[in-house]
Amino acid sequence: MSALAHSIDPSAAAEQELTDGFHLVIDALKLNGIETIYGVPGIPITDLGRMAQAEGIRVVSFRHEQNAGNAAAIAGFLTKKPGVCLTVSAPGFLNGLTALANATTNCFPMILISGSSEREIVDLQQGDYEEMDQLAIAKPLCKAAFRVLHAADIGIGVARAIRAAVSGRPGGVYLDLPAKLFSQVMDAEAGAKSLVKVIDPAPAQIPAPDAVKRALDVLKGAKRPLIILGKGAAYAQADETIRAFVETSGIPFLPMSMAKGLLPDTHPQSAGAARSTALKDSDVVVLIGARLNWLLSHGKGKTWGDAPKKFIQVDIEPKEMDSNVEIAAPLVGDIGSVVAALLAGLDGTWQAPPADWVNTLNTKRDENIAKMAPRLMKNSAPMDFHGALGALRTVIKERPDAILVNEGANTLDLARGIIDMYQPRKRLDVGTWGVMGIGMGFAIAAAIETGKPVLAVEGDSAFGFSGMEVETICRYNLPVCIVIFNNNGIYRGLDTDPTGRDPGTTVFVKDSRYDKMMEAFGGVGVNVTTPDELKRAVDAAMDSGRPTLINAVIDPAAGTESGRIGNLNPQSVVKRKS
Ligand code: ADP
Ligand code: TZD
Ligand code: MG
Repeated sequence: MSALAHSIDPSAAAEQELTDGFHLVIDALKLNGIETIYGVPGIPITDLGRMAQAEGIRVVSFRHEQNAGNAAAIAGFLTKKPGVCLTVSAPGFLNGLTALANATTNCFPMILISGSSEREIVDLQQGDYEEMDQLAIAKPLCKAAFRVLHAADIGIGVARAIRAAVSGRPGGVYLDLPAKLFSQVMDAEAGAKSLVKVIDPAPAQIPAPDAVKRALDVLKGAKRPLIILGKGAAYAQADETIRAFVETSGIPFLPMSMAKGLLPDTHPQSAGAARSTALKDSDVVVLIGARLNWLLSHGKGKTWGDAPKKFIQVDIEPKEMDSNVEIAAPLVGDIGSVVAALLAGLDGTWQAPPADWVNTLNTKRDENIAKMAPRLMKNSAPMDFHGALGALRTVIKERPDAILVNEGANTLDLARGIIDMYQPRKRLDVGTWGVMGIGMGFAIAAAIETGKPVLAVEGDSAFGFSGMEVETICRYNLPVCIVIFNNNGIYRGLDTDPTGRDPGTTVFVKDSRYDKMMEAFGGVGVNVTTPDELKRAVDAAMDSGRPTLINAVIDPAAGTESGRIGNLNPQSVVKRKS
């Protein structure tokens, strides 16, 4: 029925089926397979959340938008579909923006949908409720930003957001939906027709044959080759192809933090425990979904040694090539396609890497593992990081399908090295920025998206950035076990104020009992002082699936400044007498 009929015959209006902005947004998301929304309700999107829930979308309400945003971002990483975060205008939007920027930095596909105030008032700066030019603010912090003004454009707006988030290098997308849009009415049939199901949202990108040949030629000339797997490789979900390439080539591999488990850390070709030697002495390095950023010392300097080095880089983003050093063989394409092409190129002429290189790395690795072993068995009270992590290492060994979330400084750096991972996409952490505050958002989304038990290993400081979400974990009754490494502060718990007036800047209330926070919301709280107690408590939590928070008492003197990256702290050269 046309809109004209409406004006001609008033009784026909009752027959005309109508839809509105609310329903079109929900229908557009559902049409594109979005099953979950993470957010915080309020004007103007409260009803959008309610209606989405009524229509069968899972709507997970958080206590703070940053945590909802982090949940959406990691949902994107885990599923290759954009995670959706829904917020209110100005302050809610800004709270979500950190997560959107972090998702973009980490190449996680995410869409931040924020309600916004009336354009006419915002643009004249007349002081609307929560007035802010959100689109302009979001633009430099994400991959793409769109605003929808007409209900008839919702389908296109959502489609563009989805395609922008997942195609090419994945990232964060902002979608601005002004309050007025939601109650705009249109004919239901026309509305349904206006929706767009995104076809092939992240198309395969096949590498050029001569680029593949160039890379294979470089690789075949290698005497000390190394493969570095990054979180792009984990994201790509090309697990079998990657494994086949690594194993067929026989080349030692090194996983970046979130690529751990793509091949098990206990794999005979893993050079994880011989990292320094592998980086320094390799001559040809194949980067698969890993950037030569600060986490790899920009591909130069002491870390990489003096010997000339050739890089082969596999990445979907052409601009990544030569970002820090010359890339001898750029391979632009999606990891699944590129690695399959490389694998196909390892024909009869391929020779396994020289035995002396492989042996050197294996010897170094075994030495380092043996050196570490006794420290991981120490059953002292208070615990040090190694003793506590030794217990958690066994937990993950026994439960390899559990998801490990990890943040902190010492708690992060030492857990990364000590806890072996066995399956892809099971280790989720602070990523490219080293950002604190991802913990509870990641844990919640990991539990919801995968249905697997989650173990969140958190520094006491790190936990504080998202700690209020323990209520959310209890409310949704999620199988999340949080272990707080409580060393009374940031890095260590011993800082003092030289003037004697206040606490030192890095210390917290001594001997806090974070476990009581969980009890406040009906979850299980446990205080542990030895690795044995810690192991028992985690096992009980994982067996029961009940929300649990374990306060693990760690020696406040055990940590080091900034964990493993203390060298990044600027040093003052001035010593004041005062
Ligand atoms: P890490 O921190 O683990 O080293 P980075 O986040 O630095 O990993 O790098 C991930 C890289 O993976 C990014 O450069 C990104 O463009 C790339 N990437 C992500 N998904 C794909 C994909 N499907 N195919 C190819 N490259 C990808
Ligand atoms: N704020 C944000 C958003 N991200 C950060 N990385 C920091 C501040 C600085 N920072 C670190 O880099 S680690 C860390 C902070 C505050 C906390 C370290 O303390 P912790 O871990 O208790 O979490 P350990 O085990 O005591 O070292
Ligand atoms: Mg701490």
